[in-house]
Amino acid sequence: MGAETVIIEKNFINGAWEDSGGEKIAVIDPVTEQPIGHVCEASAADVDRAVAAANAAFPAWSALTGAERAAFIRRLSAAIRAHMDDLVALQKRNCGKPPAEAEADFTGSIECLDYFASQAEALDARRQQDIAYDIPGMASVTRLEPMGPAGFILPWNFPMKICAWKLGPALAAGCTVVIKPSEIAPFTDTFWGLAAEEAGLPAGVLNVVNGRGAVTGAALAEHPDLRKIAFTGSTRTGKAVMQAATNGVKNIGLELGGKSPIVVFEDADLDLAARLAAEGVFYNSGQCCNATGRLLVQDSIKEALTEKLLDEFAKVVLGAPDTPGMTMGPLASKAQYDKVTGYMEIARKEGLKCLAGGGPAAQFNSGYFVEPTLYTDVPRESRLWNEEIFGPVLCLRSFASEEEAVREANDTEYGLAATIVTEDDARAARVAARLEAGHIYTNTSVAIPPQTSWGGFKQSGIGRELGPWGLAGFLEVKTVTSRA
Ligand code: TXE
Repeated sequence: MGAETVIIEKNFINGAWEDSGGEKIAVIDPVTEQPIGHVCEASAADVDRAVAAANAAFPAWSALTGAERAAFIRRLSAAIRAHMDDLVALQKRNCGKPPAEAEADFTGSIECLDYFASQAEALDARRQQDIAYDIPGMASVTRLEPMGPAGFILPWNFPMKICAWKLGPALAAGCTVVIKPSEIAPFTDTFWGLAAEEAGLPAGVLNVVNGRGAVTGAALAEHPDLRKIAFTGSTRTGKAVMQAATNGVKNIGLELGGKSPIVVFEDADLDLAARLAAEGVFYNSGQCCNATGRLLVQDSIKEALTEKLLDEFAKVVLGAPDTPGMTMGPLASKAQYDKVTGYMEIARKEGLKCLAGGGPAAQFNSGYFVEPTLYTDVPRESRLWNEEIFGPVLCLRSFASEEEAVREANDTEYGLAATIVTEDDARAARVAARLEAGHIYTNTSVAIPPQTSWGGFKQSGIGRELGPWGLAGFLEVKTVTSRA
């Protein structure tokens, strides 16, 4: 998988690679803007066969013990390990990620699968439990049962890891799955089919269909024979998926956009604050749902922090993934480049004060590179303050008091994550309790370990991935009440 063209014209359905007669979708290298290969689009009929395979495989797969399923999940993570070098090379080419970030997509997937293998084993002991209550003559037990076949609609920013967040708990719970990778970064998620073969997964437990959202994604979202749709992507598409899922009644998990604040108080360690703020918008070129795109800084330290921030901005080395010393790659697609440079244009029209960057990176002949960008004193009503940009663009506002900081941080339609930087533990705890977001970080990077929870308040989504909550997202609860 070095520099050769990658052509995938098959879907993985019922344990076999089936020819797809669908339209070819070119996959583009964001550095050269040239195709690196293509996938073929699965039709509604292909999706139908994949869903039928997932349904047929469900009774036997769900009847295995958790420990038996855990062994398969561990073999999936072994398959990733065995192909790591090729997968990382492919991810660098397809997404323009720096080497360490490309690798993290796979090490994160392995870590997640291994965690959910352990959860599958633990489920054997938890599967049936007495309910303690005090009604004379009656007794109840709960049973945890797998929800049924599930469909995954995936994004391109962390293609493997975000699939692993869904696949680990689904397989652990006893669900079978149909995966639809993003058409922008489909190759490594199609690898799940190869991994399933190497792991010896029973036919139909894991299926992969490629294609665009409006065709293949929509067919999956509206399929009446799925019990759950798990989606990660934009809030706009999440709403469309939710609407389509009402063709039949399905469970739904939505991990959507964000506009996460990083709040820096005057007692903060400013070097740490500058590093966290920069890292929070530069990781994966800012294409992270938890990107800390809104920096709120206390008035008294605004100038000092801005200076340190500009030092961090100056350290960024834009380049192709294999350029020595590069720290940030291009945006992943033309659409994303147009979106981010469109916001830079809006910033000009709004008259925002730009302290760094503010446009495409002019030093490249090709590629979706944009400059790391800092706007300061951004008005509350600016579109850049309110909307998800999904690029290396940081907007700064200052505040006078803790009360104002909390109010500003919460003044958004999103609620995915938030970061607090302060040396005062009591303040950190107080503010964390008041912020409306699914994951609050204090004095640390916005990492997402599989043992924690992931998901948002408000327009950032429905449900939680990861941890015991992620597993619960693929389980039904059945209570059996009997005469004692
Ligand atoms: O996302 P879409 P796009 C945000 C980010 C980004 C914006 C647009 O702000 O700039 O979304 O990115 C499938 N029925 N995030 O256009 O459309 C599609 O094929 C069913 C946040 O890439 O949400 C892909 O597999 N499926 C984010 C998936 O939805 C449909 C990650 C995501 O695409 C569909 C990515 C339809 N009608 C983008 N339309 C995060 N939360 O991390 C599209 N799809």
